[in-house]
Order: sequence, then C-alpha cells, then structure tokens
Amino acid sequence: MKPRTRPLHLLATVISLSFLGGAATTGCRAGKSRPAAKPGAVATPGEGASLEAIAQAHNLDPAEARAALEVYTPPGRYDEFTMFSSGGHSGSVYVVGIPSLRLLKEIPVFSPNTWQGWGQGADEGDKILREGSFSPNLPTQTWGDLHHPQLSLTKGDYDGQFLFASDKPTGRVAVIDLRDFHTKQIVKTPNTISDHALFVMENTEYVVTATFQPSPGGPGVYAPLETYKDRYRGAITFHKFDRAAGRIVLAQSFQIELPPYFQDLAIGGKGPSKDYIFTNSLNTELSTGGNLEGRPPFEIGASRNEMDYMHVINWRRAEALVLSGSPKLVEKGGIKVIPLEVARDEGLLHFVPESKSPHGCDVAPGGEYILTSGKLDPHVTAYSFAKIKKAIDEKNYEKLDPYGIPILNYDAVKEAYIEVGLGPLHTVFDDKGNGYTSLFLDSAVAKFTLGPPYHSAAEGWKLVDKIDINYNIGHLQTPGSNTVRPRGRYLVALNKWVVDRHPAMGPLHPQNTQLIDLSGDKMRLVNEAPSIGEPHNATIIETDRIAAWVTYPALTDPATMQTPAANATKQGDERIEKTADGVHVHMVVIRSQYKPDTIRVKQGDRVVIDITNAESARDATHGFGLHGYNVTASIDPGATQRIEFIASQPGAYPFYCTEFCSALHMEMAGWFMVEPR
Ligand code: K7E
Ligand code: CUA
Repeated sequence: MKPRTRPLHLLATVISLSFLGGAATTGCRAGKSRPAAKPGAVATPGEGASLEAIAQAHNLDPAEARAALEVYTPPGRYDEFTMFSSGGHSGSVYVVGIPSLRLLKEIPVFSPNTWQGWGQGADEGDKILREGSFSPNLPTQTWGDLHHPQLSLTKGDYDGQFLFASDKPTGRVAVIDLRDFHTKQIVKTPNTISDHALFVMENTEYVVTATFQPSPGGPGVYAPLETYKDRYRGAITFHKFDRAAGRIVLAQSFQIELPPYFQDLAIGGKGPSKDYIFTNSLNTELSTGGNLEGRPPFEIGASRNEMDYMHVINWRRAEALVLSGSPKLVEKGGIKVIPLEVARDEGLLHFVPESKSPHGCDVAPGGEYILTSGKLDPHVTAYSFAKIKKAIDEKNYEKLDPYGIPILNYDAVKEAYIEVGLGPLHTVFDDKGNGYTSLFLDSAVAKFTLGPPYHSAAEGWKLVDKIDINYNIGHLQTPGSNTVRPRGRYLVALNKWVVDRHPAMGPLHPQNTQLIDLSGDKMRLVNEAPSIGEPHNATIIETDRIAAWVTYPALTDPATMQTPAANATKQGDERIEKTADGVHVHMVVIRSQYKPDTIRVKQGDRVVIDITNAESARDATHGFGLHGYNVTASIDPGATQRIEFIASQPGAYPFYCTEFCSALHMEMAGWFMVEPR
C-alpha cells in the first residue's frame, strides 16, 4: 500500500468551526507551560462524541488538537517520510516514521542483535563484525558508537539504495543495503583510531570520513604524547564506493593527512563548491590533556585559542594526484596517502578562521555558503565560497599555521555573522531558503534567512523565529537537508536530554525526539517520542523512494545478495554429510518444520548448518534458536544462512523456531544431539 493523502481539509474545517475558531489564539504552545499529564487522567468519551468533547476529555488545547490530527497516521497507513536515526552507542540505526514518530525497525550495525540473529552465531553478521573490527590483534569489536547515517546520492539527491554509517570510537564505516536493510560491510578506515564526520559525495563516488582524535599511525602504532605535534596526524579519507558491488573498495580509496587537530564534522560542497570539501576542527592548541601531570585539563587546553580552523580541501585536485600515480604519495594501510607536506605544497589545503570549539559544518543547498558555528560563540558564521575561492587565488592569507598551511583572511571570506543563541551546533535547510540551527545550551532551534540568491541582500541573514526544545538539542534534520533539494515541511529535533518529558523508568532515561512543523512562518512543535540510544544524526527520505524488497528472491545469500547462494539447499535436497572434522547439515525450513529435524554429532565435531528458508510469502520468517550454544539466526523468506561452531559439550539440545510463524509454530522444533567422545 502506498501512503496517500486524505481530504483532511474537510475535517479541519469542521473542527475549526466548532472548536478551534477563535480559541486558536490562546497562545498556549503544544507541550509548553502546561501541567504534566497525569497517567490515567484521560477519559475517552464513547462513540458519537463530538471532536470537541474528545479534545476536551484529553485535555488538549486547540493547538494540540490540531497537531494531533496533523501527525496522526491511521492504522494500516504509512508515514510520508522515513527517518534513519543514529542509535549512538547502541550500535544500531533506528528507522522511524515521520510524522507519526513510530519506531519501525532497528537495523543492527556495529553491535549484535538477537532478534535478527546479527552477530549471534550466523555467519553473515559474525563475519562482517569480525572483518570490520578495529584490529585483528584485539577482540572482535562488538560495540560501536554510530553517529552519522547518510543515504546514498545520485546527482546530489537521495536514490534510496544505500545507507552509510560511521563509528566514532574506532573509525569504521558501515554499508547498509536498503533492499533488505542489512549491514553488508564494515570497513576499518586505515591509519586512523577514531573518525567522526561521514558524508557522501554527489554520486556516492566516495564515502568520506574525517578523523576525530588524531593518530600516530592507526591501530597498534605507538608514539609518546610528547611527540604529538610531530608524529600524530588527522586525516580525511575517501572510501571508494563500488555501487554495482555495493561495497567500499579500499584499494581505490585514498587519504589526505591533516595536522593533528580534532577535525570533527565535515561536508562536501555542491554546485559552485563541488570540487571542495569542508571540515571544521577544534584543539588547534594541540593540547593532549594531562590534568594529573601538571598540564591543563584537556577541555581547557583545547579552548584557549579565539579561533579554530575550518579546513578547505580541493578534493578534485587530490583525486587527480592519486589517479596520476604521483610518486609523492605513500602506500600505507592498503590505501594511497597524500602526506601533509604534499597536501600543503600542492595547494590542496587551506584554512579559514572559525569561532572556537566549532561543531557543525554545513553547506547551503546551492553550495554558495558554508556555515559553521562554535559552541562557545552564540553566532552562526556564513562563509561565501566565491570569496574563499578568490582569497585562495589571490593568496590573501592572514598567516601560516605551524605546519605551513595558509590561513585565509577571515574578513575577506566571511559573508555573515548571525546571532542565533547559546550553544549553536548544526544547521539544516528547508525549501524556502531558510536555515535552522540547533542551540544546545538554549535548548532551542533558531530559524534564519539565507542571503542571496535565497533572499534579497536586505532580507538575508536575519533571525526570524525561535522555538524551545525539550531539552538540549544536538543534531536536527529536515527531509533532504543535505541534498540539492531540501523538502522542508518538517524538522526533527534530536535531543540529548529527556528529563521529565516521559514517565520515569529508572535513572537511565531515553533521549527525546521532537517533530516541528515548518509549513508556516512560525515553527510549531507537533509531536514527540522517546528514542533509543543517542540520536546523533539522522537522514530523512520519502518512504516511497526506498527501494526495499519484501522477500528475497529464492535461495539468496543475504551476505552477498547472490542468487542462488553457493550454500543454498533446495527442497528435496536436504541431507547431513560427514566431513573430515564433523558434519555439514543442508537444511530447509518451511512452515512448520526443519528438515532435517534431528542432527546427531560427536563431541568436538565442527558443525556447519546451512539453512534455507523455502518460503516465498511476505513476512514468513523462521528463526533458528539453539539452546545453550548461544546461537540464534533469523532466516527470512528466500534467504540462506550459515551457522558454524564446535560442539564442545555433550548433551541433548533442542532447537526451535523463534518466530511465531504458524498454527504449528510450537511444533517447529528439533534435536541437536551431541554424543560424548
Ligand atoms: Cu553528536 Cu554529529 Cu557526532 Cu553533533 S555529533 S550532536
Ligand atoms: Cu517457524 Cu515458528
């Protein structure tokens, strides 16, 4: 079923006549300055009650009653937009409907998930987590702090095919295929120990990450902190994406070394600025902390300078240098690296002064402006790309940084300096030439006009509205904000604190997501829901643009999307083979049996079970939960999963279907018998 629009205007007219008319000017904003709802206080009037009576029984003011209608998605209907939201250190992506804010799905990425059998004994997830670990010499990394989900782009707009996500503490990138919403690849960025920013180039040619903490050379490389200035480096990495294969190809990827500042967020240019990328930085002081060693604590040491540096990187020229096979490049960690000195000498890198401790770095939809904001400065600074280009061409430098990188003249490149409020973080855009900045300290969103060509010189760069947020907003997002075609309509506030917005459920609170309507001149809060894990960032697309499958083609290997999978079992071909060191089970599942349903092995055997789900019906997933061996798999219709382990302990172990799939679901079970040696 497609989402569709209903003739809401009729209903709205009825309500505005009978109830909202006149009362809409009470000035009481939904969710603000009202006593907290008491559980159980709502009495629902019976059938036949007027809309007004229902609203009154629910203690809704006119604005709330209106918002309820605006965001209501009736049973069986789909939300117009779908949001992929970061789950922070849950390691997952959460899929949420907009405007209902209903949680639709969790996509496990960096952490195991037992519902989907991800990293829980089935090969698909186990292998991806293992191969995508921080270091082969450390335990398999089974947690991540997922910050920045980004959709794949075609001509600068969402194509609904892939989602990428970054892991901050280890510097990894995940590729999620939106045909089945499965993570297909996790790549450790070579030579780094931490990445933060992640964005996608115009046609997804590269998935780009920027480091956070600099590194002396990647996992396992040591250099004393005393040598920080000389031996530690930041980096920006261009992960080559092969769209046909759906994989990042490290051999065609490259990296540019940067000074050991913390690079933080980064973004690609568009239109006039599309050959450039921009990343801000903090800790240009090169502080390494040491508060018990007689040095200032890190947060003080890293906030001394009045200005940090936005990096302006000519990636086109960098790519040309890489493709030319220049001998100035070094091969390190399996990719080509442009050393800092080469980047400097080739003119790939320039700096622009920016307000201290910056966080957000965003590009206006047409690519004319780059906007940054420093958490300690209540302004958004807009830089003109044309002016940056001119300053680069004219070598209009203030000075060089300690690594010899030219710092452009601030006044020559600045376009506007807009006072928005305390703690500005990130800026997103709508389709009417406005920018919206999250204010962490103010707990608010500021709306301002962009300058020409979005608004006239007289009307541009003006603060036009502000709305309170509950509480301490981090990222914010609008549909298509970071594409060439922002859609407007809604703004989602991804908040760090929930405090009293949801009932107490113990000392660990969820986070809070709020939905703001952008259709009028004034922003309106219209919906709110808790979110699981910290929602660092999100990306929002029209629901019907996602190219998702409802079942796999028969005999698909979800790990490779190949059909038929090399290890698929056709019905009638079920069997158990003895192998040199154990048994190989070729199993088929279909309502309501496992075939074979009895597996006999000897203690110490290596057990390989290939399970094919022979169903073709939508939603006919079967599980495989093996008692005691810590194995569970989800075998979706059409899919094949491999499970491999050593039968180390003798005993009688049942296995059973974990999905309530049929009337005989309770009977969908079998025996895994391990005979003692
Ligand atoms: Cu939390 Cu983009 Cu990692 Cu800002 S980031 S809030
Ligand atoms: Cu298959 Cu329950």
